[in-house]
Amino acid sequence: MKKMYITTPIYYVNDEPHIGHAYTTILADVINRYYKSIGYKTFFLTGTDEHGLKVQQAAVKNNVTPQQHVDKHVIAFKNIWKKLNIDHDFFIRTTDANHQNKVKFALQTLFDKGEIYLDEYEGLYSISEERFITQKEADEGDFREIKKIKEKNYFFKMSKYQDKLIQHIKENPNFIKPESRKNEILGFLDKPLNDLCISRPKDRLEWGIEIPFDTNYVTYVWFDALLNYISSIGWSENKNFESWWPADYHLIGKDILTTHAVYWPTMLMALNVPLPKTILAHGWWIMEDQKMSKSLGNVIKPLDLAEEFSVDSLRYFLMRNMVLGQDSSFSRASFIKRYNSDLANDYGNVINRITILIKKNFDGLCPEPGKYDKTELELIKLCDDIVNKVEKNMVKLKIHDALEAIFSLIREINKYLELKQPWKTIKVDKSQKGDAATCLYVSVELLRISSELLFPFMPEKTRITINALSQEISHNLEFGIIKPYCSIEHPGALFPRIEND
Ligand code: ME8
Repeated sequence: MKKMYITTPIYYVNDEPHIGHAYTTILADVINRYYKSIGYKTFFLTGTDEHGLKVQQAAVKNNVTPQQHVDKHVIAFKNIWKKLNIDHDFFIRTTDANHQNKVKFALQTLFDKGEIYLDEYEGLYSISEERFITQKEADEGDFREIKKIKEKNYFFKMSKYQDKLIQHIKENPNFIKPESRKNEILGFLDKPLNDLCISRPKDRLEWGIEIPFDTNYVTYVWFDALLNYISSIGWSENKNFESWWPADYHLIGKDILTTHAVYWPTMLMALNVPLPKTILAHGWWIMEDQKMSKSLGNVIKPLDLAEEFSVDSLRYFLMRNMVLGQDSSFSRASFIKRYNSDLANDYGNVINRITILIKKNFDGLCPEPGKYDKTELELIKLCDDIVNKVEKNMVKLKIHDALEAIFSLIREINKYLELKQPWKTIKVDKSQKGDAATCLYVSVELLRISSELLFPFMPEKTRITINALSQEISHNLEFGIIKPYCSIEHPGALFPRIEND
């Protein structure tokens, strides 16, 4: 059986989850559900990044221990993923004992191999990003809370892997996606790569994983956090690891590309672990021309929208309105526009029309079709073509194109109903196998297939729709599955129009 291992970043536990976090996690969920639906064995990992100075400072401020602080904050992430129907297989916390042991094991292994050394370093340190930065990065203004720091620290010999990494990126066109991000990293690697400072003295930061060979230090948060991708699936101890690793997709936002496309692969090279297949960096959700982020105070809380307009409509909007790789701007108006045009007018309308007509005219039982005419045969063929198109787009992660293709099918059903006007022909001929019966059977089947295709995106509403047709989610995309005379119910208004907002 083919496998799919997909990961999201592990989010800083301190922050309140916002639309940006929800986007990456929903994207991973959609891809994971899609691959499951086509028969893959899948593993979907998400979690929280729980060490570092910001957690330590917040704990002090709130008069609790850092552990108490993270135990409280992790609940917000766990709850939100549950509410948004995120079907992850494991939730990793970097404070888990297993993870901490694996980080120590990695450090000790690298130290024993001579890949880590002690040195004195003076440089600019960004407290907000928790890493040393170059003067150029400081000048560019993307980093906050910058301090000059001079101290003894442990360094990982990252520079020695520079050529090997460049070669790997060039030989594996899918390693960093999209192309623009790959070029960005190759540009970064044009300049000499520094070694990576992987420790923090305890007198400056206590809340971290202790360095196994020097108890005066804790591990740098990024070195700790990146290892989650292998610590979660049994690295260094059991065979399970090989069944999942290498990861198929590390989904990330473009803000954390360097850590994933430079630090992480060089760490893996030094540990003799194969590299992930694809690091996919998506763009940002922007609010009024600025990245949505807690520090800018312009975040949209996903649950507010989900509670107001349904979880599925939020999932749909996020997947439909962002072209993977590009930035996308978020506004309440764009959400409502998309909702009304696609969900209320197209999908919701087709569900209502078909189920109400069958309820009224065929006693709520699926009509039996007669012979298909040219229009119907062409429509069934078109449905097949669209199913293939959706598959091609999903596999290439052209998510918004896949959705566009599914909605072209839904619009075809509406057009077909307009053409055949079963609400008129039914007045003349209500018989089984008659024109209206045939039209409604074809429409019901196309509605079922569209809903199956939409299932990874909107698992709740599509299940309700498919159940209303007396079916279970089957991932069967062939035409002609529903048996005539099964019960067809009207599922109620699943996507009521948003008026006068
Ligand atoms: O960086 N638009 O965690 P984090 C789109 N702990 N996506 C966004 C976004 C926005 N405006 N804002 C955040 C960290 N994201 C580290 C990761 S992984 C080993 C350690 C998403 O809480 C996007 O996926 O700052 C981004 O990369 C991630 O949240 C950053 O989450």
